[in-house]
Amino acid sequence: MRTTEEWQRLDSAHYLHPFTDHQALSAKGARIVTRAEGVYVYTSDGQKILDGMSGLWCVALGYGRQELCDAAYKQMMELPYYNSFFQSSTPPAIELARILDEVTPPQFGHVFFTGSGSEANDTLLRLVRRYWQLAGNPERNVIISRWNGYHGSTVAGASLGGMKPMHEQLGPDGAVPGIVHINQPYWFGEGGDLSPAEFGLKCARELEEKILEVGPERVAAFIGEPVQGAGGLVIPPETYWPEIQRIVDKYGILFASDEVICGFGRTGEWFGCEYFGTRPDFLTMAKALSSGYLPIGGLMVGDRVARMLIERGGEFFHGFTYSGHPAACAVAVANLEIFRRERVVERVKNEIAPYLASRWRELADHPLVGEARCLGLLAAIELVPDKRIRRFFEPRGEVGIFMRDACTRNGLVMRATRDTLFIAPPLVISRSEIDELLSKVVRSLDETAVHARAKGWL
Ligand code: PXG
Repeated sequence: MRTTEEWQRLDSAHYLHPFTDHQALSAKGARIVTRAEGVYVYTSDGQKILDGMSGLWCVALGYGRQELCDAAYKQMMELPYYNSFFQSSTPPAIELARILDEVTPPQFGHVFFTGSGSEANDTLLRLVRRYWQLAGNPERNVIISRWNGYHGSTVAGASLGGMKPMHEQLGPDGAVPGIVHINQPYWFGEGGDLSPAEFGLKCARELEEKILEVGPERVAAFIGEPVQGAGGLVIPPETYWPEIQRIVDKYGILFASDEVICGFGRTGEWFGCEYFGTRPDFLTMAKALSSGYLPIGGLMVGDRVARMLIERGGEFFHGFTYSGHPAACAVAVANLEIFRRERVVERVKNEIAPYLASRWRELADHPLVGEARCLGLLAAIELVPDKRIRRFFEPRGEVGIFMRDACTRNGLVMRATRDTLFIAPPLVISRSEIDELLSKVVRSLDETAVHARAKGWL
């Protein structure tokens, strides 16, 4: 076995990481994660860390699940790979499609498999435009999305997403044309003097304003995450989604719920759209579909679009080598069987999310915390210099990074977006593990307050 230093040297010599400043990483050395069990990961130098982020929002059932590994092994021995092009299919892909029909809302009976969430959103973009061609309205090709939304990192994903730094790196002509953005429903950061309810309505009505600006006859679809994940765990006010649904219905545009993070129990319902009571035409999924054990994504296609594609579509010129990968599908089938057998979603809703909420609320009393919000097993705190006013630290973001690093030192993975700190732990986390998580958050907050005072930020 190599030493940590060897791993770090080789890592910075050869490995280009996603979303990483390589000079900074090289100066510091990567954290080398070597194994994991339950809700804990272990590093090459022996640190045990509570994984408050489920890997990257994906390891829903926790690490070390023998059944998932057995499913992969068994399937690889039997049929490690075959494609679903050219009129072929494989049992695991068919079985997974059948189970997804059962666990998704009633309008969904069909799925297109991909290797990731980004590919699923690529598929979405192509299918939305294909639908309107088939419907005889090819001029309907504009897709509306939100600033600071995240829909993946392929060109289509980055274009659909509203991450300005990603758009900048695509360059002026780099994004997929025909995608426009409206503001996000981020009340704490952008709500001004409005109440959350008023602000939710205002943001939702931006969709209608944008539709009228573009021209209703040109708008194809709207896409959004039920709760924005990577953008900083933006939980919309209660007024937001019902108003969006009203507008989508009024103009007859297609509606995609990007459930890559919110899907499979994260909110306490199977899908985030069910939590918020919306009726999308598409669900983008990935991550917890296989608990992250093997890469797989998918796009659930609602009856309105599926019927058009199947009955009038002819060939849809789209697909990936790994669409419906047998081993990935077999793991996803085993994953969803465990979800059902252990009643994972029900447990989140009735037991563990209410417990997390009761403990998370305590953080609101901390002097650094301007807001402590949570929904299901998603929870965030906003770090602020003066908790009486909704105003961020200057410079913004540094206190968040300090706090994130303090968490890691204290044995907790917590994610930071600017000065919003958040968690999305495995759905199987226990009460005592939540207690441990909270005590690590409080210790890290206290250390962050000391640091902020020393820096003169407080
Ligand atoms: N949609 C949403 C809502 C996502 O969160 C994707 C699409 C893309 O999925 P793939 O499998 O192509 O990565 C995601 C991915 C973060 C972070 O920093 C979040 C994601 C990926 C990487 C980092 O929180 N989400």
